[in-house]
Amino acid sequence: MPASTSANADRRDYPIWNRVAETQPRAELEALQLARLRELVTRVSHVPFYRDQLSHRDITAQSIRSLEDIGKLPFTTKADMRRQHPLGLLAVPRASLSRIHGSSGTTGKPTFVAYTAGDLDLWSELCARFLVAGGLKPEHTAQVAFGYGLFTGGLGLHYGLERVGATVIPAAAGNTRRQIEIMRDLGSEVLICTPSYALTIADTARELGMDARTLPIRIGHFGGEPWTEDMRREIEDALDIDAFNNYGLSEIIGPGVSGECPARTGMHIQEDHFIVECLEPETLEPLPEGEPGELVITSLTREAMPMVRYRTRDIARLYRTPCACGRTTIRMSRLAGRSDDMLIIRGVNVFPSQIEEALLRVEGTTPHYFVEVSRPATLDEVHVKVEIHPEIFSDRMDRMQALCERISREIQTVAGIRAHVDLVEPRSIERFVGKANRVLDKRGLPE
Ligand code: DLL
Repeated sequence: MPASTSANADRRDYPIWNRVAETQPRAELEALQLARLRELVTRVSHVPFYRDQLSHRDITAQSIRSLEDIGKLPFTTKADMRRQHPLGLLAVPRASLSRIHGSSGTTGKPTFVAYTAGDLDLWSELCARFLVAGGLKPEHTAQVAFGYGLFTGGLGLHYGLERVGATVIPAAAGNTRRQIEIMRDLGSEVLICTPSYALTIADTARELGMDARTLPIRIGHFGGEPWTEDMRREIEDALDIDAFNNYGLSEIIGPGVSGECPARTGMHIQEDHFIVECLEPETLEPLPEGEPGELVITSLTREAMPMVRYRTRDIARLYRTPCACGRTTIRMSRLAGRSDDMLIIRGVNVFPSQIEEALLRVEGTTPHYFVEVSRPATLDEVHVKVEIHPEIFSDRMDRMQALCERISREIQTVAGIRAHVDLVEPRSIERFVGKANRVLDKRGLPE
């Protein structure tokens, strides 16, 4: 891995938050996983969705004799979650919930994920582990520039930082000038946000005539969207920091599924709580180590909404070779793409079908559209070309402008993103034979 360009503390000195859990011998870890997997099968057999599938396959906890037997269990998909909307997958009584988050899906409705107090406690522990692995210390002041709300990034990281004992500034996403002001006034040493937002902060600081490297930030924990090694170098150079990658998804817990250690040769998976399989996305057969495949995650200890073999659609590689940091857990690579058409725009998950749904809500538009995503500077921009019906097409600029605004508002409502809308003449957008390709992603991210 490339050496950090920054002049920060020697990363080898970073401690391990939970030495017992993070460095336990593989045999012990796997025995723990097996015991937890069996318990999980028993627990989910009270959830009607899982009960039906397990009894159909004649599977009980006794059927699971080795970790390989996980292959006998059914998969869970986002579509299953939608069918169980809003909380059909609950494995505990509704009254014992402590919090509900949500994640965007292919329709305007979020899919909900529920947590008990025990789940929230676990979540903080898991975030604490990767934050400490990436240099967080109790004496640090950390600024969270993730959205707080249904999105798991803000609150998830917030409580992880508090667990370690850091001082947390819940700045939340947006208002970059204010972020910089807060950072300087309060001396934030740790920045928590998406990688693209880190670059925006650096750019804005430069626009304000500052040297971004003189900002107090020394460490960044970034995740929630794909990024590259080049982007890491750019961020590290621009802000003079060490930048660490962390991964997670709402359905499983949020951030905290995996994160980098000082060696930065992949993100350590928190295997005492998750089993991650890497499968060929079409055949769903296990792949040899190092081959890119779809990550399928089982959450072993989640109480409110445990997931059995959740198909993440995220494509990555798994590495089982020992890591220099002493942790014994397997690592996952950066994501190499997705096996569905989900886009992540400024950290928001967006499906092209959501744009289609927004268009259907506006009279006079057609379902013929084309989406172009670019990153002219550091932030994602979305342009949507929309065909309109001939009778609506008008010479009146004000009418056309009003229609654009209406469509843009609907896209914001359904997909949660701001898009520039261009109306185009009837039949000017390519018609597809077979699988339509309505998206051009020009951001140069891994595919
Ligand atoms: O993005 C959870 C999260 C928040 C992770 C903050 C890390 C930091 P969702 O909104 O459900 O949850 O989106 C999950 O985002 O399936 C990946 O496709 C993508 N993703 C998350 N982290 C990374 C990462 C949160 N480090 C989806 N690199 C996942 C690439 C990531 N993609």
